[in-house]
Amino acid sequence: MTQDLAPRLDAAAALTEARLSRALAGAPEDGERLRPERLMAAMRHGALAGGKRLRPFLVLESAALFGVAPQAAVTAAAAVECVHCYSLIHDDLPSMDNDDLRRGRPTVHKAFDEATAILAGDGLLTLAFDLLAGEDAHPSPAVRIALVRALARAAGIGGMVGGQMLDLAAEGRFDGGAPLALELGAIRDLQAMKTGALLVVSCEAGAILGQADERARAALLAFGRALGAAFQIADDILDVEGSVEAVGKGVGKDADAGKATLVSTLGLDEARGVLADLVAEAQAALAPFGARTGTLAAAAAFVAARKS
Ligand code: GRG
Repeated sequence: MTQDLAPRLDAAAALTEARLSRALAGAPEDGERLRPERLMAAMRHGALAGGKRLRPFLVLESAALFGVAPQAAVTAAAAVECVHCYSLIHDDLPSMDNDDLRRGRPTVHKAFDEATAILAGDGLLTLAFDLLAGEDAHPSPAVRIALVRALARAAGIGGMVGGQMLDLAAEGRFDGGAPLALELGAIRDLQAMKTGALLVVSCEAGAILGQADERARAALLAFGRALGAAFQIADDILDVEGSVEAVGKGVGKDADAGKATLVSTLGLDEARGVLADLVAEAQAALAPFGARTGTLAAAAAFVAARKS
């Protein structure tokens, strides 16, 4: 990791952790009657103390390009992380990926039970939009609405949820058949939706918070798309080459499920080449911001080289 990236990732993680802890406190907020203790414990298990906090980091760093202070961007960053954590909890469920380990700890349905894990995910998804609706997300209602719309579009039908649906279909889940031999374009669509969309919206949120002009927003979107694609290929490579200890979750699952990924389709060497091209593409997209983008450029390289 480049020298100045690690402390900035750590700082983003600490700030996000503090904001999430506050949002997941036991006392009810205005309009709530009470917060069931088991639900809160499961939500905290799924959302606190773990993870790279890459998405919040992207929100904070993108917002910083427009002079938005970390404290002013952290509520939006925490909202995106809530959606991410919900997706991991639900993805780990027996009916989805059926994983026992996440972030080096038991998954939420293992530490609690399946019904509680479903509700903890639902609670985190709902909390994300609660956070974005509040004034500490941004003083301008128009900016808050833009954040809500962008996150909903990234998380929902044509984004992460839709991508997960395509993924389950590709595994051959619904016809009782064999996994589908997807074309490269279909694999790219699936991955851009399932994992890319949330990374893209993390960068876009910074532009929305900073009330950026169209050119700057388009540049951040292009950066996010290339970074998102790189992230997924790196994940596919880790699934082939990583160890459970380093990755903090099960590995070898794609091959076991006969899943079509860029690695299974292109082979490891070519996939590595595509990964390097995507990192270069992400870094080139930052050109309009001049010299201020060192951390985001380093983040693109980090995503490609990560071991967990
Ligand atoms: C269940 C609606 C629904 C969606 C699930 C994102 C997703 C869709 C599933 C996650 C499955 C998975 C492991 C995908 C690979 C890429 C990915 C999102 C890895 C986890 O993200 P990191 O590495 O995790 O940023 P940390 O723990 O660091 O936050």
